[in-house]
Amino acid sequence: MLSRRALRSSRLAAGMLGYTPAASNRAPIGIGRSFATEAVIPPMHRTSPSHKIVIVGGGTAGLAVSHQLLRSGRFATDDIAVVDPATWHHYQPGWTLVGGGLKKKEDLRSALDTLVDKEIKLYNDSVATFNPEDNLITLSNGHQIGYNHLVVVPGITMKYDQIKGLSEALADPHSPVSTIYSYQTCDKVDRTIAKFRKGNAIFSQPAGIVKCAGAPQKILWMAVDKWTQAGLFRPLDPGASPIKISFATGLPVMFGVPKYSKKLDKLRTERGVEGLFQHDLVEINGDKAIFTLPDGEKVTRQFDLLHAVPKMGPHSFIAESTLANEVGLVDVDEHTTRHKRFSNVWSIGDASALPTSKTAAAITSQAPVLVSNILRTLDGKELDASYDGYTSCPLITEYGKVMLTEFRYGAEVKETFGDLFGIDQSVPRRVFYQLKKHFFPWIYYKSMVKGTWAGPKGFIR
Ligand code: UQ1
Repeated sequence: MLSRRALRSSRLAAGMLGYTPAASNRAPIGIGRSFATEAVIPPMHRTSPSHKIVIVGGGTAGLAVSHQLLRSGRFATDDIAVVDPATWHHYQPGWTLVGGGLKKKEDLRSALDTLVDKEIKLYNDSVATFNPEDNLITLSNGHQIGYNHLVVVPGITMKYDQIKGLSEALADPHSPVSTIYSYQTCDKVDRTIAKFRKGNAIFSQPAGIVKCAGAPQKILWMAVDKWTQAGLFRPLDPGASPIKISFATGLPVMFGVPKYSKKLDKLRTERGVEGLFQHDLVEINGDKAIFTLPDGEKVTRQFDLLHAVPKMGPHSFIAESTLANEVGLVDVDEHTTRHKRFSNVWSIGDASALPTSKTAAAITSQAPVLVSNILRTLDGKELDASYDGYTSCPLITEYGKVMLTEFRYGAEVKETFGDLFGIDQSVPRRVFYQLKKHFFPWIYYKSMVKGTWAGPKGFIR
């Protein structure tokens, strides 16, 4: 990679030659070696474009934030830039529905460039490094981009190699190991559950960072329902059923919020599902799943079907940057979403250190706070928007019913419909299932990615 000084002097040299960025990058005949070296530098290096706002990530947070900013009417064409190497944008909350046989995965994705407004500049590349002291990022192609404000929202990534044997098992079309946590394998989940007739089924959930901490058990509950309907599993007599079902979680409880956890554990025992708590899956070896307990002891269980959830963590370009905290997440204030050390850097969503559950629903509350605080900063005003930790997990408990968990910092329950209509959202309901299956995916592409949806607060301008 070129140093900034080298870049500056190379631009100078290019200027002396009358070189323009659009010109060929092959050396003109007859110029000396140093110029030839100069001449093979890709033309993009010759200018460092700058934008008022650069947003790293075109996922749920990146699209919501970029379009909410654009809709403020305060930005001209290309004042806002989005950086993301992806071709596709996925509605990831829908992958659970694919695993349950309710949706086709192809229907849940859109080409990223079709979702980004034409007034926003899209860089279809990944970030190599951040230089927040110089208000610059460097892309993987060496291209540098300057900014006034930087929004860091690239999400987190699957760390498949942290469970030995997982990648190989997932990639093998004949293995009974699958996961709803990737586009490639979410439909394998449905096929694997549908053809299962007898044996031990294990559903795992890792200790540590995960997105949508409820999803590992949503797929469990759908499978329980399917096998019960098919007569292959009898909740009242699991010992005599052809299929035995275990939920093996790295956590000590079913869910992080006591009110919902209690209900879910009741469902688990009523439905004859074995609970293996504080069992963290670390290895898959043939038909053996190996778990680590908190004291380091290893437990091995035989399986005939395994729904495995990979370990997850920050992208290395975030974890290794000066923006990260000690666990690799972007070190922002939990209420303002502003970086703790760089006042023009902001973050929300999975990549951020906001101490809440990582969901798309959380973005509905986080994005308006971040946007309002950036706009206030541009006006030289004090920040006045504060994020309360709102997040939600529409937890499918069976086909046709969802427990709509909603909570904020401190695992404090904050129920939209409980507050509006006095109902208890820990009771699984059909209307919440309709929200999960139909309304949320629809409003997501119709409104949320366009910057006009604020979740429980409804539509925004
Ligand atoms: C939501 O707005 C949303 O986005 C479209 C979801 O899907 C990812 C959700 O799961 C939830 C819970 C919300 C929150 C909205 C309401 C009305 C509770």
